Amino acid sequence: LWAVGGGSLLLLATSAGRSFDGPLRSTALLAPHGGAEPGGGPNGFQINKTAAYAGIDPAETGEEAWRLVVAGRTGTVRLARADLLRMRQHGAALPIACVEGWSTADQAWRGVRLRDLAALVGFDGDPPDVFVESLQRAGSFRHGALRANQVADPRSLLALSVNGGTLSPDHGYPARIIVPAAPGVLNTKWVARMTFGGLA
Ligand SMILES: Nc1nc2c(c(=O)[nH]1)N[C@H]1C(S)=C(S)[C@@H](COP(=O)(O)O)O[C@H]1N2
Ligand SMILES: [Mo]
Repeated sequence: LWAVGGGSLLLLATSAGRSFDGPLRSTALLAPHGGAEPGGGPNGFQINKTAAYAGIDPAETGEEAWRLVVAGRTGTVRLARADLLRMRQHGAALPIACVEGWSTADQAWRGVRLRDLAALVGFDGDPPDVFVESLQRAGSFRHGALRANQVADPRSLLALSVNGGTLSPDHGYPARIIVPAAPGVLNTKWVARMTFGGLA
């Protein structure tokens, strides 16, 4: 009973921050961060959960520490961020549309096509579905599954930069998913592992 009471008090306290624009606004943990105005936040648009909130340690996202693990039909490859930047880069203008009730205008994303990553692990023609896992250890948004048609879409990227700058920590540095016509929750941030064909 005590735990339940504490939970609703916390909910009250966190949602109360939504209606204020002053310093109190930072207590609205569940509301979009980065400011009330549409252009607020790093890279020019709002944040849902910050890197700190998600428990992302900057030590595990550095050039030396971070590797993207890509698994598929022909095995597993490990790629540094520099390796990803050496692959062919593509752009896509796509919004973040969160089911919590906000969305951004189109943002200019740049990175590697999901279908090109599938090709690295043995799926050259028709890419399969993919299971994406984040560095984040807890919380239901730490992983997501994308269907084959979402992987095949040329606008579906593992983004490395946005709006002309390197992805900020709060928007998912070193790399995050961005796909068209999908709820924001599928745009996994701080990606650590991608398993192609694992859901078949
Ligand atoms: N690892 C991880 N990825 C995540 C989330 C999260 O909490 N953890 N939140 C998701 C949700 S609900 C949304 S709406 C978008 C928000 O992206 P943004 O913070 O860059 O605006 O990221 C998605 N990716
Ligand atoms: Mo969201």
